[in-house]
Amino acid sequence: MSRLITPSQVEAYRRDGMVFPLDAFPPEEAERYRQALVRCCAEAERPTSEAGIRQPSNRVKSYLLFPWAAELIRHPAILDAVEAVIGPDILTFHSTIWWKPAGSAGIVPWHQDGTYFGLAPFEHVTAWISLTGSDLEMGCVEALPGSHIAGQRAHRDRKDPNIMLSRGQSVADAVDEGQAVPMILRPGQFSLHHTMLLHASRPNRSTHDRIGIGISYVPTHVRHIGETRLSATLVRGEDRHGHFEPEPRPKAEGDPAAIAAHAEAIGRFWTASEAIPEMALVH
Ligand SMILES: O=C(O)CCC(=O)C(=O)O
Repeated sequence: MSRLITPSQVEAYRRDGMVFPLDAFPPEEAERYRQALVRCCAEAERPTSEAGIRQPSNRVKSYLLFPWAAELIRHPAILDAVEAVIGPDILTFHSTIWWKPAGSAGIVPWHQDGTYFGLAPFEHVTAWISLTGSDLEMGCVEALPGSHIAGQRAHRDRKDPNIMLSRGQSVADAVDEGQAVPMILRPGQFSLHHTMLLHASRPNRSTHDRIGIGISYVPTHVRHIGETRLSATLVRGEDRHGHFEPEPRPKAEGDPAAIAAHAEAIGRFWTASEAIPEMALVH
């Protein structure tokens, strides 16, 4: 299995804002990660407390809680591809487990990741790693090639229980879905997409769960424009900028220090994302 991203794939990323499929690891290793994820993160999420306060979810920034996830964000094949598009000094800014159960009506509307992250400049790349395989029937991620070039579009928040995004963010203008490309992946493969790329996903009509992890990587010179100081994890190279608070690596599952660090990091993340206006208003 080749672990190298080729110059023409890097060129495709610059032109299309996306590149896939890339090989991270063999299906057996994907299955090992899948089992660990199911063991650790199967409990239904409780996104808000009775007082309306969001609870720490172990499906977000899981790499602060679980050694297997800490290993996954540092996987050399993934980092080699990320380095080829954003350079050698790399922070993991965020991660999200995208678990769409068999037959689930869950959808992700058309959106750009960078809309409420408050990161500048727009150099963040997401690696979406498939642990179960992901195809059209399973509601794979679909994207509009080249849509990153026009920059930030206006978004609005949509309230719909089937929407898997925290604020239901969706692009305000109509999207030409006829141009959409499904990012079909086998277990152990991944895609890269640019933070301004328009992408979405439909319900899972298959009889299998679709599980992937989206890992957000930024070069160390990217900063957060809001008032809250956010945290991130240096996964390769050197951080000469110090724009983010360094995050600790979990020593073991259930490590109390890791649980506290995770709660602290995502508390800051939610505070910041609620305070950030849509980036279209900032740039
Ligand atoms: O997994 C999905 O269906 C959506 C993923 C996504 O929006 C992302 O990784 O940015």
